[in-house]
Amino acid sequence: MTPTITAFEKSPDRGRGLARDMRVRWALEEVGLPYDVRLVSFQEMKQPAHLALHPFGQIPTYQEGELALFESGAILLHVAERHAGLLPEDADARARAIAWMFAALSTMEPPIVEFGMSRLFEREKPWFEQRQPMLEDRVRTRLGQLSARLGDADWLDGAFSAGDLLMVTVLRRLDGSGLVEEFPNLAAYVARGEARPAYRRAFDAQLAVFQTGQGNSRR
Ligand code: GTB
Repeated sequence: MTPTITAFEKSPDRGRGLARDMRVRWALEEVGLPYDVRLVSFQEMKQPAHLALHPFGQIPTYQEGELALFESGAILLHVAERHAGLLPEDADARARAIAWMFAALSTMEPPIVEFGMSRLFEREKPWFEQRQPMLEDRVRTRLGQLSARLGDADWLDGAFSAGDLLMVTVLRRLDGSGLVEEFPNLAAYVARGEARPAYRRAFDAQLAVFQTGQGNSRR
């Protein structure tokens, strides 16, 4: 059964692969699972039909037969558990890879999103200049800790896993801030992720939506 995911009809990032459908596309490419994409407008996402799939009216969603999922992390875990290539076979290594998935989403992503949202939407606020260094430092602290753990390894725990996939997509949210570049091993880590053929295919597919306005099938 070919899964269908949802993505923005018009992504605000203009095809830079920063929206969360990118991580799902990348995961599906890594495991070699063809997928269909249904594009949704901001209005459609708030309508009952989409809210039945996603209670918060967002993308991405994932439908496969009778199964409907939301939350990019849950979608990734589902894909990774059912297809080889994103989680190790060894039970302990698998548990650690899943821990990195959670670390990406619940430890790294929140301060990164908060920092990014502030730069996007709070520039005109009188307290913006005062608040930014604090938000930046919170991100820098986490990047420093992640950098120390990664050291000179290629991936966070042995072979590339869904934990790395999520971590790279989360770090990409800092694109243009210069923060990741303060930690050369993290910059190289992100570049390694972006160089994977599956990443390239996923990136090109989401860029094509922005360039042509057409949904796509990866069959
Ligand atoms: N926790 C959920 C998940 O991981 O799936 C979060 C889903 C989410 O935030 N979806 C966003 C959305 O649908 C798109 S990814 N927003 C519309 C809404 O809430 O009404 C967030 C995002 C959007 C745009 C950019 N960008 O343009 O750079 C980057 C990230």
